[in-house]
Amino acid sequence: MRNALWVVTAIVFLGQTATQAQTPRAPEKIIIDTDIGDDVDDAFAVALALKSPEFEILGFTAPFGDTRTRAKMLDRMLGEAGRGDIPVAMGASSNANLPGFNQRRYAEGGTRYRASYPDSTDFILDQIRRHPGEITLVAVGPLPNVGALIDRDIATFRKLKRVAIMGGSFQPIPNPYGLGAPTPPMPEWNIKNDIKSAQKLFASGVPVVVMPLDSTIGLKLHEVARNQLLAQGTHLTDMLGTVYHMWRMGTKNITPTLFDPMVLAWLADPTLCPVTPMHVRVRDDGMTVAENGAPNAQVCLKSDNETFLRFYMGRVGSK
Ligand SMILES: [Ca+2]
Repeated sequence: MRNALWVVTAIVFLGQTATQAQTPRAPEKIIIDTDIGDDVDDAFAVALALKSPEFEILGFTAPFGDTRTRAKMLDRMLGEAGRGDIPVAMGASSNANLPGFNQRRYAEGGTRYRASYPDSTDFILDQIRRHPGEITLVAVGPLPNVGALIDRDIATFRKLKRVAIMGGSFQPIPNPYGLGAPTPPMPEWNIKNDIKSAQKLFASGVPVVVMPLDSTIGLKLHEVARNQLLAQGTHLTDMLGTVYHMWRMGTKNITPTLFDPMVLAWLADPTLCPVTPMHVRVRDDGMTVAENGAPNAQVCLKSDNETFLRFYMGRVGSK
């Protein structure tokens, strides 16, 4: 009898657990602002976003440099992945001839799936007005689009749920291969390419989530993982293989660092990069510093590459 009771209790318990496990979390509404086309990690971040059921992607926007070509690259990538329904918008070109757009042939080849690309500021403000308090703006490039939003309409900007960025550098960074001395903190690319906009973001009152160099520079897509990922033969992994080779030819690098995908990974599973509340200020030289004061940011200072790669491969490396 006791055994029978145990069995009944276990079935009820398991039934509840299964029901609870199946209760879906409402997808997070996100807009991804990406300087895709220079470093290759943006393409890997887009792929992760598309393979993550935690997100409802409202749109992609392109900041910094040759924004039209970045928008064309997003257009082709999304169309070929069967997501021609997701809007693509573009910010102002800041320097269309900026060197480093090594994935230009991908951006300019293939098929266009959208007739035009609306202005990023108009697009994002419109989305915030439709979904006040619900949208996470994911910014994984320099921040001129964020600065433009704040300049145009800070009251609407403050109705974002939060802004999650890859950017900044806080502590000495150990050599990822365990060789050589740690690298001192430095003005990081996304911050130093628009310092004023970064300062406006951290002073805006909107909660900011930060994945700085500290927790992202060690995210190496090493050869074993890279071969396994790029041999999957899906639309997305074929695209990643193509742009990886363009990046490799353009930069003479071999091993990508997956800085930007960690922002998406954290949003899907915050245990991948535990955050610390901090009051962050951006100095005029582009350094990000932690100061005394009420926290304005949640910052992840440490992550584990193998745990991250298992997560990434489980998403993008599957059919
Ligand atoms: Ca980027």
